[in-house]
Amino acid sequence: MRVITYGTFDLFHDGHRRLLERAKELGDHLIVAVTTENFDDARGKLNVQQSLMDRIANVQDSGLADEVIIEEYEGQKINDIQKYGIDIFAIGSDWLGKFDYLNDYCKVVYLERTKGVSSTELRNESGILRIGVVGAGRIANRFVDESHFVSGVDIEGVFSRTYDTAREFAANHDLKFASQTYEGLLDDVDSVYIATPHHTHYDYAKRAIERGIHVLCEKPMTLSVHESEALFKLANDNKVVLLEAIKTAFSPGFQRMVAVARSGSIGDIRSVDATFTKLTSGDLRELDESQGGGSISELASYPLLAITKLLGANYTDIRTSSFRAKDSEVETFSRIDLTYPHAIASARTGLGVKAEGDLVVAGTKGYIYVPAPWWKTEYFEARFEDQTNNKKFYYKFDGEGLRYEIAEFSSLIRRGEADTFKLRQSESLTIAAIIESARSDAKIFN
Ligand code: C2G
Repeated sequence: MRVITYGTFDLFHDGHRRLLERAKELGDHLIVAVTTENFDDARGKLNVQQSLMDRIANVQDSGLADEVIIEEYEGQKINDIQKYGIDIFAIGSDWLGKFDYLNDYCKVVYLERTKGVSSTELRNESGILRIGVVGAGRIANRFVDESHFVSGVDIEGVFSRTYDTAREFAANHDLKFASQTYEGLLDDVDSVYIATPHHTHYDYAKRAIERGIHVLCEKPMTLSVHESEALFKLANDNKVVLLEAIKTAFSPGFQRMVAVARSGSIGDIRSVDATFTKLTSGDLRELDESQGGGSISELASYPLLAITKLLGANYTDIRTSSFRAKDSEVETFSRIDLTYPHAIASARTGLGVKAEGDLVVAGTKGYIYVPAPWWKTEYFEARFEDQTNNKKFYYKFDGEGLRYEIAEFSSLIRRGEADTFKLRQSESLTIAAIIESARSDAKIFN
């Protein structure tokens, strides 16, 4: 029986070793295919630390592979199976179902992935960042799925207000543990991702930071600038990373759009108009005032990110109009208008209202147009009076985009840095200040 398996095998750990051991047991000849940098880039795998040569050496040194080949392109698996006369394709259960199509060519076996890859000793020396998830809702589920595309991180545990929910979440995602208490989660991880309702972020973040645990916190990090300031101060004093998870900020296309706009190619920026609306998901929390619901708290982080990145913090005036239905506790459609010394900006958000979700940056020489959904920036155009000068820019935005924030968070920790130019602490604070005043000072219509 000839067996084949594929992987990056970066920072070779127990999970990799156990996978190879079990794959080898399935037959008598094991071929291990190691991904090239280009292929990892094409399939959206981020933060691979070691070179291809080193990763091949990892596999060879394990003594488990009878043959090592490289994986260079999409569709290669089918060719390999035929070329090498493969009987069994084996892969970890984090890919469950994804390779069923190979059943037409050989037997497909999903081997249970190893839960938790680091030692249980006090010091974590594996080089893998252990992440605990706080909250077990939709976004937390997507976060775990996306984390498989970031090398050097492992989601090890989960805590949720209801223990049964946490246990189910841990089982669904093959996590090492579900914790009955928040402190229990903090005991066994290096960092947490907070994905609970907004009004609970502050307390969870504070308790983690006080324990020296790095924090990636869903947006909006808090609903008051004072709370956000206090958290950043605490994080800096405790030398831990605190990053607000506004995924757009970390995606390659958005960063490039900001760079092009600020490079002067469209002249001086005079206005930024950004819209983010969505039809409600039926999640009652979004419309619950006591849980910080409303279109501004739910969605304004994105348009305000674009505005803050492009125009900075020195706005001189802010006016907000919000629609609140008679029977609603919260506003569900808003426009936040900002005045800057030489520019104006407008952010529109809507829950249960649908508008074109585009972004337009107007300048004295031309403008930038990012079509909907601009917050998942894959494409934008710089447009000019003379249309022959127009330029189109294409980027990748892989999966749900959460992998970009996970990659940045883990590389900040690795580099020992607190602040990233992709989303500075000061920019998070500006966004928090605008959200706070927009929510409190809005002129309501109904
Ligand atoms: N693995 C595991 N347990 C872990 C981590 C990884 O069993 N805790 C398994 C993965 O499921 C995979 C192998 O180890 O089968 C290699 O993992 P990676 O190096 O992360 O590579 P991956 O991105 O899973 O590549 O074509 C490439 C393949 O599709 C998968």
